[in-house]
Amino acid sequence: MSGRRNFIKMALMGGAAVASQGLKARTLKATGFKGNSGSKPLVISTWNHGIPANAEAWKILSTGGKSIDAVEKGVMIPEGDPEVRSVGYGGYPDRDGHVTLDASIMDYNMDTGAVCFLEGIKHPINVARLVMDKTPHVMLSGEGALQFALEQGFKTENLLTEKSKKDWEEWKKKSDYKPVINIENHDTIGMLAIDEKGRVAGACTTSGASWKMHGRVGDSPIVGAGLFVDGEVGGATATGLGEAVIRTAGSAIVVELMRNGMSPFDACKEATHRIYKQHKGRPEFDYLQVGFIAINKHGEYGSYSLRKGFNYAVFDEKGGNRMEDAVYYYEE
Ligand code: SD4
Repeated sequence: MSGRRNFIKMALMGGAAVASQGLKARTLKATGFKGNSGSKPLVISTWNHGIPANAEAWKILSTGGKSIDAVEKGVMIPEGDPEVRSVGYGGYPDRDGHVTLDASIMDYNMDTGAVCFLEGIKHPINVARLVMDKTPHVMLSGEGALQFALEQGFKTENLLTEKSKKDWEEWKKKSDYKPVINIENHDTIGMLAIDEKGRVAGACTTSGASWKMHGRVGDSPIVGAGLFVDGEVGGATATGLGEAVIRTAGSAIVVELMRNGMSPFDACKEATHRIYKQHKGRPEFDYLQVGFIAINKHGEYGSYSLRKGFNYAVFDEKGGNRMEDAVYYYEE
């Protein structure tokens, strides 16, 4: 077990900078599993809802199917689950009470599709897939995305469940936009898979930050931010505060670091450290959480997060479908 735990000192954190945000400087503890090596097929995905999502993806991967189909089918599970409050049906609305959805999908060969600010469609990932397969574009937004979905035969439905509506009405009493870490800005599902043939693909889908401004788009549908795949290297996906991931081109950076020789774990760690350096002292640092997961083309995976509490699901033949805690950087 000790090999799974990694304690690091944080040399970067100046006491003054931290004190100015009301946080105590301290030695940082980083615990969690650092990932493993080399199994195909393999699927990993963010948070606890990654378990049923992985199980669905595994049906395709374990029968010789393509990773792009596995990730699309996999993430549909949390999209359709009303208990998952930050993805698809049942997701928290924006501050005006609209559930607006972002999703992206990317294959090993640079094929990619995304939708953002989409309302009324339960499975935005299916629309993203069709943007990829059937249009000359990469991303459709808002009304245009909806129009395309309707043309493709999708039906609109009310995605705001009674539960989420109640929570929104409660939130409106104070209308304070300060997402609760690991609760109000998590639950995006990001999934990465490598199939038997070694093709890497990824998908990412979310209702975004709870109580966001109407029209806000996060990192999840933005290729290079919330998701990036390059079949020559591997793939990465992010969860957490999308603004921070967009600013830092998070997933593209993780893939680029792997291209330059880093393991998935080290690449996720380096990208997270950069986000820390670039955000300490900013007002949103107090509620900043970011987590990355990554796999490379050899079937090695890894993960890292800024703060405690991020976990992810891994499914391979040897270990089955299980949760692992991410190693994290910063502790108050
Ligand atoms: C966003 N990154 O829209 C998403 C939210 C998220 O886990 O990941 N939640 O900012």
